[in-house]
Order: sequence, then structure tokens, then C-alpha cells
Amino acid sequence: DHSSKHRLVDIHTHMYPPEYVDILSSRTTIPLVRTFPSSPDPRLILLESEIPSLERALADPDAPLPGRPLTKHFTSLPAKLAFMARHGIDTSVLSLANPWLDFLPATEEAARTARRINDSFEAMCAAHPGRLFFFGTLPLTAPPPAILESVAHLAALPHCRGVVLGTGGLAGGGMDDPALLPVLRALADAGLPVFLHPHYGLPNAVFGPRSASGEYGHVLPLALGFPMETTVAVARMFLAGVFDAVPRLEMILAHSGGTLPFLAGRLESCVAHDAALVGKNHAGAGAEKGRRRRRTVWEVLREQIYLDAVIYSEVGLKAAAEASGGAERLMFGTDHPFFPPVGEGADAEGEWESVRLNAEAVNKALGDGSEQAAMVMGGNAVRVLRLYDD
Ligand code: 5CU
Repeated sequence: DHSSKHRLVDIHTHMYPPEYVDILSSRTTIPLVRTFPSSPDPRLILLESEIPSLERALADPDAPLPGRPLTKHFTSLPAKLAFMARHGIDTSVLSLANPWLDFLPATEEAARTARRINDSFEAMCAAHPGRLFFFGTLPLTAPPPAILESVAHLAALPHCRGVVLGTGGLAGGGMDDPALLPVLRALADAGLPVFLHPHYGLPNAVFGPRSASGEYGHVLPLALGFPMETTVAVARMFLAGVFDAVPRLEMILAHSGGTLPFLAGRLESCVAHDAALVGKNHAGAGAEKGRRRRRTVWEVLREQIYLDAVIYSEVGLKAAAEASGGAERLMFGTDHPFFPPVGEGADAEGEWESVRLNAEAVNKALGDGSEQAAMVMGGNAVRVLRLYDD
């Protein structure tokens, strides 16, 4: 059934267009792309936790390769479309993957780079009507007026349906930085939701020396560091009163909100029991005066926040559905091209287990073939992102 309510829509699916790969290939510090004699594909090295393995590989040709292979799945539109076809995905909402443009020098040039990349995404989408939309990228290191111009540019692109942001805000000030408020207001006014996605994780030291020596691969930073980063960013926004200051702001949180569905009760209780906060109408700055009471974390979750369904288990998916007030605020995603099949006999041109796990979690948590599952698999994205309005 391909009525728009029953389309399969992937809202968490990344690409690095050629313009971006060129930038990474010219760099000597992370994020970077580099070739190694022992690897058929160039290697993509993104994360701070990958620096020790990068240094080992640069010093010793026999050391394990750092980062991940930069396959065509990261860069090629035909590969994206073939992946969609194999998994029955009707429509993808593409986004540039981490770390977006966060690392660019703080000049006007960052804005020109953003424009080139956003135009590249728009052209890809325009070539496949109804099948591709995108979340744009913002030049957060550019001067503030240039960032606002970039929002206006995105608002005018026919296939843009929001922006993808990391948690750094302007110059590392974070999502709770008052200086970011004009950007968040401009996005809210333009009806562009923020797809919030982690990149920075937690400091390497948290994961210990065995992780730094490579024994645990990427597991700890990706499984735990990424979700904690998202959780902290949204908690800080809540405490700063950002959701009250920009009540029309809509956020879509990657990886089902990190650990927010599980920790929202604890967060709420810590606010309610903190002498520094109790007695204030609001948890933070930016809130209008005279409001009767502050909104709880639960209310904000149900009023301004959507969660993707990239959590790989029924347990997490159920928590996400309950925390966000039902299945109508969850949207399926794949995280393609990350998490391809690995190991002996792995076939990146076949079915990806990572995709199957996410789809299975939705069906198990909400009922195989149920109307709720159909909404999560596509109906919610069609509605919230206005995919087929015109
Ligand atoms: O595998 C990884 O490092 C990643 C990443 O960097 N970004 C992402 O979205 N998923 C996995």
C-alpha cells in the first residue's frame, strides 16, 4: 500500500557529497580522509576516539587500519538508491553526516561551503522527485548574519525539510548558548525542525586505557558516548529554558533521544529537588516571566520533540514511544551508510542487519502490521515533515 500513510520513510540516512569528501581529503587533522597502502578504500577518520589508532597506523604500516572504509555507500547517490530499493524504502530524508561543517574556520567562506553542499543535496533530491528530501547543514562557524542567511536559503529550497545539527552550537557554546537563540528562532519561524545528532561523544578518558588501545573497537564511543552526548545537550536546553524561549522549535533527536526516554524521570526529579532551581518559575533564562509553572521534561518531550527509531531493540523503542507520548512522535531511520554488515561473507549489497533490527523493533514494540507501526515506519515523517504537501 503506497498511500502516503503507508510509505516507508527513512529519516536518518547520511551522505557525504563529493564537495565534502574533497574537504576531508585535504585535511591532516580529524575529520579527514586518508589512503593507506594496505586498504582498497580510503579511510574516513572522524572521531576523537579514533586518534590513537590513526597515530598507530601512521607510525606502523602493519597496525590495524583506523576509522572506517569510505565506501561508495557514503558518497554515491546510485548506491543510496540501490540501498533504498533493497530495503523497500520509498523515501529518504538525507542529511550530511557528522561532523558537518563544525570544523571550518570562522570566516564567511564557511557560509559559501554550506551553500555549495546544500545546493548539492537539493540537486540530488530534485533529480528523484518524491523519493528524496534532505535536512540542510548550517555554517555554524560563520558570522551570525551569514548563518541566518543560510537558514533563509534553506527555507527556499523545495526539498529541504529541516536542518541537521551537532550539539556544539556556535563555537562550542552548546545548544543552550543564548547566542544560538536567534538561529533557533529563525529555524522555528521558517518551519524547519532541527535533527539533532551527536558527534563529540564523551572524553576518551571515560572509556579507559583498553578502549584507547583499540581493544574495544568503536563500541563504547558509539553505543554509549553518542547517546549520552545527545542526552546532555537536550537536558541543557531544557534547563536553560530554550524550549520555552522558542516554543515553536521542533527537534528530532537521533538514536531515540539518546538515553532521554530512560532518564527523563530522573532529570525531572533532579530539577524538582534542586534548591537552586525550585522556587523559580522556570528552570532557566529565556523563559517569559509570569508563567504559572515551568513545563516538565515530559511535557516538552510531548510538545516539541520527536525521536527517531534508531535504537535496535523493542525495549528501547517502547521506552521511546512511551516517553514521547505515543507512537505518533517516532520516525524510522537506518543510519545508512554507518553500520554495514561486517566480517566474513559480509555483503554490503545485501540486506543490512542494522536496518532489519530497527524495523523489527518497531513491529515487535507496536504490533506487526499495526497502524501505529505504519505511522512510525513512514506516516509520521510524511505528516511532520510535510513530504507530499505539493
Ligand atoms: O560509525 C560511526 O562512527 C558513526 C558516525 O560517525 N556517525 C554516525 O551517524 N553513526 C556512526
